[in-house]
Amino acid sequence: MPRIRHRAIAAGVLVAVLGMASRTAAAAGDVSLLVNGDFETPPRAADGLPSGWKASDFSTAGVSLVEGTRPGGKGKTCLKLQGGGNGLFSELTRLHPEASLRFTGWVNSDDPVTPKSPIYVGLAWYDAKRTPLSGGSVGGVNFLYIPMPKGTGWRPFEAIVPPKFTLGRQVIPAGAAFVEVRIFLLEYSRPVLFDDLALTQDAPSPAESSGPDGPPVRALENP
Ligand SMILES: [Ca+2]
Repeated sequence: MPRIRHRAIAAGVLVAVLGMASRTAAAAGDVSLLVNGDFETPPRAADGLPSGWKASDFSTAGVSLVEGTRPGGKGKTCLKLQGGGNGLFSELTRLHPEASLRFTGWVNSDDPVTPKSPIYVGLAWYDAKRTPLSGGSVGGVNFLYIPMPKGTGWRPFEAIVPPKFTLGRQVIPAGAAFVEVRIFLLEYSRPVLFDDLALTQDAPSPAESSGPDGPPVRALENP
């Protein structure tokens, strides 16, 4: 059983999340920091994995690129995971620790069992030396669980992780310089598709770096 399972499940953290994205993709002017989050780049010849992504301590036997895209998508390819214990991590992506990090994307599955989805999507944090950090002000593990919206078929998700001043909620940990997207399945045999994953950050503003109220948190869901 993967070590990360215990870490992931123990990460009972709160995260600002919108089940249905009001901004289903990076808005005009935003450029995703995540390499090949749309999975349109041909797979690497060496291992067949998507460019910009890497194997993890999960199996990649059930990882593939397949034809298709999310509704309204411009691409032709999306990521497919199938089988518990399969997963993929992104390469480390440099982030600005003083600005809220927005993680958006699309997921396609049948309705996962409740209350907790066996579809694990989350973020992990690393310092400037690419050493793993634990998960911010809440939780001691390096995995911020992003709940996937319930439902079937293609559906968007959006999570916003603020840099600070959100008492009792998950924030970008102090010292974070890189972030990694992690996607994996546990005890879930049916196919799950992902497309148009993006990490975006606005330029830090005075309100985000020093305001008493911090950045907006529009909804909360306890995973
Ligand atoms: Ca795509």
